[in-house]
Amino acid sequence: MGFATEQSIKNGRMKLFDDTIDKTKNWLPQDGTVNYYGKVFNQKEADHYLEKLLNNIEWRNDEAIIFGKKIVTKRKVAWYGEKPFEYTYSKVTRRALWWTAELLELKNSIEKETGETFNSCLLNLYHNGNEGMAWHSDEEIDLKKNGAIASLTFGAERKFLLKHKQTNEKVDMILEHGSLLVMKDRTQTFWLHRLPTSKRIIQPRVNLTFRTIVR
Ligand SMILES: O=C(O)CCC(=O)C(=O)O
Ligand SMILES: [Mn+2]
Repeated sequence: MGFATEQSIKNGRMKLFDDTIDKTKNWLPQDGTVNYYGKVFNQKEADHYLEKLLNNIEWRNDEAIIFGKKIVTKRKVAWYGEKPFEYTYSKVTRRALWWTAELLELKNSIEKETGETFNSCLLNLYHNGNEGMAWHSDEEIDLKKNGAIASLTFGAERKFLLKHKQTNEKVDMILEHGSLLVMKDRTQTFWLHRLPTSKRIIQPRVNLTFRTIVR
């Protein structure tokens, strides 16, 4: 069950959250695969990682070039990996920092859980519900084509939406504190995703998307 330690199960502290979640369910009706693993960390572990990530990551404001203009987002970002990979999106190139201890731990955990491998991670810090992410897909040239993207959430629970590029069909999900979502196969080619804003949310959320860079 998730990454619950034997000790935490023995102590009975840990509710086996994900018994009801079918990790093999494909949330997309066609043209890709999205699996939701639910909470793969218990409350204590998830709180621990949220705190570590808020404090130990080199958060920076994100820059993007949109309609030829440079903008700086309120949301913060960071980019880590096993090599100083360069990764370009929204026309800005970033160079990866070397993994931190927590990121390596998290990478190992999700590799075990999903059977996939990853060599880099893009992190987003949304200070509250006023910050979100617009419709996009993660299909930059630097990313492995149809590679799996594993998304971990710590902090505020937020809605996550997917929309088919041709049919406009929508799928909406809730990403919980300590949860794991995997997007793979043709998902990025056929679907957009976004994180809508919500005025009611006042807590921060950290999202990690583990990816595979091929260049
Ligand atoms: O915050 C999220 O859940 C989504 C982040 C995302 O889509 C991205 O970083 O490309
Ligand atoms: Mn994305």
